[in-house]
Amino acid sequence: MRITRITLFEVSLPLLHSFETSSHRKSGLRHILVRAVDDDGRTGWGEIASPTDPYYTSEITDTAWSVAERYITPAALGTEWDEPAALESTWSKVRGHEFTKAGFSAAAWDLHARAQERSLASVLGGTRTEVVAGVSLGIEPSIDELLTQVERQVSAGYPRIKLKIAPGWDAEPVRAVRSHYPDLDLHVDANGAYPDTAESAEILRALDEQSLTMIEQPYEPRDFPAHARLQRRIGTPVCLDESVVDLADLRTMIELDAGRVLNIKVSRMGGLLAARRAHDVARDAGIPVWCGGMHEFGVGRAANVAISSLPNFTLPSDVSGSAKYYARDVITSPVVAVNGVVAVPDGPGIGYDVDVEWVRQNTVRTADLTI
Ligand code: OSB
Ligand code: MG
Repeated sequence: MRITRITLFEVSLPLLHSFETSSHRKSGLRHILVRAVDDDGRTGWGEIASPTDPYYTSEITDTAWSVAERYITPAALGTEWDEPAALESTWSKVRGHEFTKAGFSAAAWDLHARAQERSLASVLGGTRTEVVAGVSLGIEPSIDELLTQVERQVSAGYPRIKLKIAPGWDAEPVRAVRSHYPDLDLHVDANGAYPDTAESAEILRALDEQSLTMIEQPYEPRDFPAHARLQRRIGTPVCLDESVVDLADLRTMIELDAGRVLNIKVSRMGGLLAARRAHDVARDAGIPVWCGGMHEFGVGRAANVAISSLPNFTLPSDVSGSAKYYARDVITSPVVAVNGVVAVPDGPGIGYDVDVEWVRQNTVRTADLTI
């Protein structure tokens, strides 16, 4: 197969409820949709879910646009390939820019699955027909408002809640939620906000007493030893997110015992192939995984649902229904969670149809490249 045309759409959508992490607050997203057309006229879609600001990682929408247009599109256009791995190897010499690569990887996998009239989940090796979704709640202005958000999501049927924490917003809100919901599957995510100090260790030890499923990324991404020291001191599993960008990072995590759970984000790892490899390496090391989200629109969310159907995705993934995020998603029928469960589509490719008219109406920048 050969990709003969690639169109990039930078799409801007407001979030229904603004989201604050340890680094910043956002009320909308600008993601880039990648549409790839092959020489048989089939279409594949992927999403570059890069944040607009460099606080989660160094990549931003504007660098993604530039790298997509100048490097990845030219590498992908016109290349003859059979397996997505062959196409992905054409841009492997580009260092970093994982979110950008992930958008193209997903479009290639969507095309590949459609060419075989199979679902994306099945070509990836997925075995589940449904996946359990959790929700991620941002930092709220008050504990009361946080409790309102938790109540809303628990009543919607979501079985797992993750709370964003940061110095100054940690033990107290977590204790409040825990005391209202003694049996809830609850975890926290600091996005690397804690300095490696005795004071942080004290706070994290207090959180260790709240029966959390995991404490995600307390320390800065490259500090594997700090995570390993923490993991030795607490019973709660440490989960790594930002720290693990490639398989070498994952091996470092395993060798140092710097965490016992892995958050696999397709975007952060550079695509579906890398995400699947990380799944396999983690499985062999006895590390359970779940799929993290970046507030994806429906195209990226569909890829997250597909990868979450692999067997070692044993913990709830951040694949909440579209309605948690957007008034109207970019796919014609939104991703729906019923009692916290999302059905894995069995139609061809990502299994959702893109609402191209809605995409165009919300596009702020576009590029159309052909061979
Ligand atoms: O750490 O998982 C994270 C959003 C932006 C940046 C980092 C993270 C997140 C989320 C979003 O938690 C989860 C979702 O998409 O539902
Ligand atoms: Mg995280």
